[in-house]
Amino acid sequence: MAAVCKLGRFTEGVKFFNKFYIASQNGASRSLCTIVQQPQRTRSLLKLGLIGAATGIAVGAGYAYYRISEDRKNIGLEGTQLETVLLKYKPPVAPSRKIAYPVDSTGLKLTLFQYQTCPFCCKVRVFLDYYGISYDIVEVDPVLRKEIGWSSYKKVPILLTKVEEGYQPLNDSTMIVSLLASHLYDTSYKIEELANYYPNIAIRDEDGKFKYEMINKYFLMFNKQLPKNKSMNDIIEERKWRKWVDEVFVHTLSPNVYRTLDESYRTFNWFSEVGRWKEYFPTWEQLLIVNVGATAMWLIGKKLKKKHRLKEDVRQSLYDEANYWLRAIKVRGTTFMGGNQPDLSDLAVYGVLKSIEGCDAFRDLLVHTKIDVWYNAVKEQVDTHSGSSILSR
Ligand SMILES: N[C@@H](CCC(=O)N[C@@H](CS)C(=O)NCC(=O)O)C(=O)O
Repeated sequence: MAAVCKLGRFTEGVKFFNKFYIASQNGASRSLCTIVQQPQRTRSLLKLGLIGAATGIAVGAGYAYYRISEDRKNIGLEGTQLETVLLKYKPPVAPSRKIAYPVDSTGLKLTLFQYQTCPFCCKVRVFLDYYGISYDIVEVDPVLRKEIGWSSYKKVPILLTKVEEGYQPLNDSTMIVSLLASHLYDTSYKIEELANYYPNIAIRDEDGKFKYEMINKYFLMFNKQLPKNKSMNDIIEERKWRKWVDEVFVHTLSPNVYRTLDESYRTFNWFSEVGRWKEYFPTWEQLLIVNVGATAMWLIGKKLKKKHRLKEDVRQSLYDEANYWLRAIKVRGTTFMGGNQPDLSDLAVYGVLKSIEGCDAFRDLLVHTKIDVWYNAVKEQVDTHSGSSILSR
């Protein structure tokens, strides 16, 4: 705000300078005109040019000032922790639908703010479905995002959990999964207590960009005792693959599903269908999301392809990464990366892939790789909530 006010004052100054300069120029040019008769059109062009240049300088200087003051502010924040927020009351947003599982014995009261086809949201839903945990869903409008207006964190998924003192929002899919898995492993750890074990620290990334990061989000809180059926090596491998999903695999998806403008429209029409946008949003809003979304994501997809160094034929990068994952499971000689049951890395890979199930890219992936055997095996485990039997043991 302060930077904008200063920019305002700066442009006022420029306006004053312009008036003064133009007035004096007018006088000067009048006397000059008697000699050379400067044409009116050239003078207007000159005036326009000067105004343009002055405005450019003003905006440039204002932006530079804004960047410098933001940088100064952020330097002071680096290494500090973002305070965890506990809401006293539930935000007044009605759930779009409720997912209720009779096998659920956890007693958790959860509301997931999501986009139905966001890979990170799918990852969280797959985790909840596998363990048969009931939850409410709030479908968020991806363009206007008014349903998460109550949150300072502006991404999805956000999982709102009912706790003793109110409502604890949990941000970031990986942190949500790690925190819930830690709670399910030892339910004496309360959700709000665990939230403090995942601090959000201000850092500057490799590109110099200031952001908040949960450095330990791949870690589960075992309280000094490892689960009986897991070795330390299993835990390290699970972490490694979950990280690969977030840092590599997921980045192959967008450039593939928004590869051409046509494909992007087909993708958004499928999103609209499974996200039930017709049901949840007025027609104008639904049309806005599809048209703005399809065009914007087609353009962004091209940038992401470059940023994540995908191959010219982006499908090939998707197949390569899927094969990399399948080869690692083959080396283990088991159905899943987690052995004869899916672990958190199986659920994460399956979750992000589920987000593109109705897209051309997914159909091509099934044809060009052998991922279907593993994919269908995880699907069966998730759809039958087979994780719930582990919880009740
Ligand atoms: N690291 C986050 C990433 C979440 C994320 O990037 N979500 C996207 C949707 S797929 C988002 O909300 N982007 C902001 C937007 O839509 O404006 C997570 O794992 O949850």
